[in-house]
Amino acid sequence: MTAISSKPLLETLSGDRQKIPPVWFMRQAGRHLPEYQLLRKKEPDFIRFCMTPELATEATLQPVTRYGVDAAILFSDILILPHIMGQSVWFEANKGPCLTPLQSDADIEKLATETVPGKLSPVFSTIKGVKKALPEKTALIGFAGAPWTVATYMLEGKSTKNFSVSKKFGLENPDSFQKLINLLCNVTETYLSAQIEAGVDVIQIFDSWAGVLPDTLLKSWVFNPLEKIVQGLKKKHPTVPIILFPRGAGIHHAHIAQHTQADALSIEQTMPPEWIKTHIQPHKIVQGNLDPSYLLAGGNLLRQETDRILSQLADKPFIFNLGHGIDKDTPIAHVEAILSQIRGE
Ligand code: 1CP
Repeated sequence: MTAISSKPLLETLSGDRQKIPPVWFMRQAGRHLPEYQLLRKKEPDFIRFCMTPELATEATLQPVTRYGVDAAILFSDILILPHIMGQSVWFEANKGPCLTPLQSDADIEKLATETVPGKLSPVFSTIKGVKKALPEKTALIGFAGAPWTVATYMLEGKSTKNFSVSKKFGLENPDSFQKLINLLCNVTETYLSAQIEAGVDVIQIFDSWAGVLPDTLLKSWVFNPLEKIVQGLKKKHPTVPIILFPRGAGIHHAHIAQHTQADALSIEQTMPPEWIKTHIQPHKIVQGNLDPSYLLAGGNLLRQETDRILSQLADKPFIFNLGHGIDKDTPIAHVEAILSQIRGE
């Protein structure tokens, strides 16, 4: 097949298998990089850091400069949207995100929906700055959180382990919950569309907490909202590839693969590569799915596990990535080792 782009990630997403699969890592920018820790000292307020184009541009470029990965992912956060919609969002060191939780229909009614894209102009400046500086072969990924995942933070007010507040709210107040999900679908679609207009090459939508839902809720709380956004984006920007990451969807990835208009599925580490090969690769491009712990541990086990994934999945168009974000304590040398292995150096 003829290459339609000089970017291996885009070639793969168009269905053109690359001899060396493109590789990038979720959470590649940020915590595990010493140069990020240094840069972060310039602006201790995380939201302000994300909304300062010079800093966000540099953080986006750091893993590309250090590792030569095939994609940069915009440095921002999924919680920028609730912030822009008027909810109080702040980040406390060693505690993670904090939000004033939405508790009622009235709280949802108060959210601003007309602020996108105006208030997000620093994000679009970052995208333009990154595009100017990226090597020709490197793709730029724009992103947002999926409605369900973003709603969990908006309703819980923090990271949680059992999601009981958000699940209870959704079950007890189906109309208000649906109003919130619909609102997030609209705002997210507008935001992602504006990211594409500013220059990103690919979109990834993170549904990091899809896996905490029973299958009875997965369709209405995860799949339908994701698909609404995908279809809206495809109508406006049919050539821009979309990667979905409904993390923890497990066997339900097969249903999503058969019914979504997105181009690729990013799959968590709990799914065996043999299963992915049979159930997903006939329908969609796959991205994944090394357990980040192997990258943390390094050595022979990392090498063997990487080989196992490549041998099952890389004979089809495939994007090498982790099953979730890179651990903050991951040694740089382990990342360098896996990249050499994938590149056959
Ligand atoms: O102190 C710091 O430097 C803040 C740490 C940090 C960073 C570097 C947070 C706080 N967010 C980010 C950047 C970020 N977040 C990026 C760009 C960097 C990159 O990926 O290379 C992206 C794509 C995200 C997306 C994000 N934020 C997700 C979805 C992906 C995933 O990891 O599941 C989620 C769930 C968040 C929420 C969030 N932001 C930050 C924290 C500590 C959390 C909570 C995570 C949790 O609840 O477990």
